[in-house]
Amino acid sequence: MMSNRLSLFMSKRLLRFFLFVSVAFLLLFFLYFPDSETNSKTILSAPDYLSNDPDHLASFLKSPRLKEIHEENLEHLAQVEKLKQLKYQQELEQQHQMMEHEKYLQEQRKIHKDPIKEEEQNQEILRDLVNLQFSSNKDKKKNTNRQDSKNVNINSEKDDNKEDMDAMRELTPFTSIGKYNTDPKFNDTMEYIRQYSGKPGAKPRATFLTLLRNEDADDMVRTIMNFQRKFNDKFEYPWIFLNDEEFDTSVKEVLQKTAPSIKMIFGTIPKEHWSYPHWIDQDKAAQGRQKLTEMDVIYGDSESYRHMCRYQSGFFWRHELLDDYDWYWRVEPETNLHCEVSYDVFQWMQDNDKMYGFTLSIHEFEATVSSLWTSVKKFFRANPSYKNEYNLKKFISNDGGVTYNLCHFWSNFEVANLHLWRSPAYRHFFDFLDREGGFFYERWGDAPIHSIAASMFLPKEKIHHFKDIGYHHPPYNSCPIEDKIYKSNKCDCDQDKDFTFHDYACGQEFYAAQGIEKPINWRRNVGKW
Ligand SMILES: Nc1nc2c(ncn2[C@@H]2O[C@H](COP(=O)(O)OP(=O)(O)OP(=O)(O)O)[C@@H](O)[C@H]2O)c(=O)[nH]1
Ligand SMILES: [Mg+2]
Repeated sequence: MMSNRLSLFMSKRLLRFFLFVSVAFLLLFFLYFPDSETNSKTILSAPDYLSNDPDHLASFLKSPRLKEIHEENLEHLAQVEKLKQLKYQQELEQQHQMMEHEKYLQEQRKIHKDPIKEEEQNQEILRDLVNLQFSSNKDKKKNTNRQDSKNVNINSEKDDNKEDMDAMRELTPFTSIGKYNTDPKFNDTMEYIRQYSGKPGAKPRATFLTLLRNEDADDMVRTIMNFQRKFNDKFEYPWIFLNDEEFDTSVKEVLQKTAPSIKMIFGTIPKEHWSYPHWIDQDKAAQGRQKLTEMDVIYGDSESYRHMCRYQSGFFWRHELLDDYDWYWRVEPETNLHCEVSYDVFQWMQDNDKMYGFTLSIHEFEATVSSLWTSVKKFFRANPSYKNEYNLKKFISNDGGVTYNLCHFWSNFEVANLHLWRSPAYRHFFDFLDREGGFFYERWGDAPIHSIAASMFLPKEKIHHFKDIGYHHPPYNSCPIEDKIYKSNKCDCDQDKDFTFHDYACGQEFYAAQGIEKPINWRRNVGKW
C-alpha cells in the first residue's frame, strides 16, 4: 500500500519535472533562435544593412525584410529613371522650341526684318514722329498769317502742300469707273456701297481674283485645286486672272484644265495702271529703293513689287473685267485653305451686310511706310467728313491717331466688296496718296492702304474676321484654335502654328478695337516661336 502511494508520488513529481524542463527548453529555443517569422520584425530595425554587428547583419541577410528593401530600391530606381527621362524630354522640347524660335527670327528677317531691330527702330520713328508733329505745329502757326482764305480749308500745314492739294483736286474729278458713278456727294461710304450692292438673299455677283505672272502658273494650279476642293466645287464662282503682261496660251489652258467647270477669265492690265505717274521723281525713287536695299528690306530694290502694290491699292477694281461684280475673294499662288468651307462666304457677307473680311493680320515693316501716316493725317484733316463715326481707328493706332501702330489686315486673303474701293472716299484717298509718291519713294503696301481705309471709312462692324477659315500664305497660318470649329470644319493644320494672336500679328488689337471676346484659349500661341 505504502509502495503504491510512493510510486504515485514519484510519478507526479516526475511529470512536474518534465513539464518544467519542456517550458525551460521552449524559452531557450525562442531566445537562441530569433529568426523565426514572428520575431524577425521586432528584432530588425532599419537601417539593418548598416549595422556593425556581424550577428545582426547575418540575421538581417537571412530575413524577408531584405527582399522588401530590395523591392523598395528597385521601385525607387524606376522612379529615378522616369524622372531622368522626363527631364530629357523637357530638354529636347526646349531645344526644339529654341530651334523653332531661331527659324521664326530668320523668317522675320527674311520677310520683314529683324523684329528686335524693328522694335528699336519703332522707338526711333516714334521720336521722329513726335518731333515732326511738334515742328509741323510750329509751321502751322507761322503759316496761318500768310495764307489766303481760299487755301485755309484745304490745308494749313505747309506751302508744299498747296501743290499737293491742287493736284488732289485735279486728280479727283469723280469720273465714272466703268458703269459706277463716283459722285462726290457720297461722303458716307456705306451709303455709296448700298446703292450698287446686291440685297440680302440675292445671288452674290462675286468672283475669285488673282494677280498672276505666267511663271507662277504651277503654284497657281495647286492653289486652285485646293480652293476647289475645300470650297468652290460646291459654289462654282468664276475666277478672274489679271497680268501686267499677256497671259501665255499654255498658262490659260493649264489653269482652265485644273477646274474645267469653272468660268476662267484672263485679262491684261492697261499700261497706264502699271507704270510711273508723271509726277514721280525717278532719282528720288531710285534713292528710296537703295535705302531699303541697304536696310535689307524684302523687295526693297524691286520696282515691279512697287507697281504691284500700287495696282492692288488703286486699280484692280477699275479693271473692266470686274465691272459686273460686287464681291471678290483675293487669292495668291502658293496659298491654300486648311479647312473645309461649307457655306457660301460671299452670300454670308452680303446677307450679313459685311464689307471687308480677312483671316490674318500683321504688323508692317516700318521702313516701308515711314511717311504714310503723316500723309494719312493730312488727308483726313482736309477731308474729315469721310471718317465714319463708328470707325475702327483703334485697330490702326494705339494713341488716338497720333501714330500708326503698323497693324494691317494681311491682304493676300481678302473677301471684300468692290464698291468700297470704287467709293468717292477711297478714290479720293488713293489719288491723294498716289500723289504723295510713297508707293515709289518708300514701298507702301496695299495691305496698310486697304486696312487704313476700311478702318476709317466703314463702321467697325462691317469688318469681319473669318476665324473659321484655315488659311496659309507662306510663312504664316490661320488655323482655328477652337476645337469645335477645328473638328467640324475638318481642318488639316497644326493649331500650335496659328498666327492669329501671336505678338507679331494684330489679332489682339483687332479684337480689342472691336470690343469683342477673343476665343477662350487665345493665349495658346502667344510668345511662341
Ligand atoms: N502679273 C504680275 N503679278 C505679280 C507681280 N508681282 C506680284 N504679283 C502678284 O501679286 C500678288 C502679290 O505678290 P507677292 O509676290 O505674293 O507679294 P507678297 O504676298 O507681299 O509677298 P510674298 O511673301 O512673296 O508672297 C500675287 O498674286 C502675285 O502673283 C508682277 O510683277 N506681275
Ligand atoms: Mg504673296
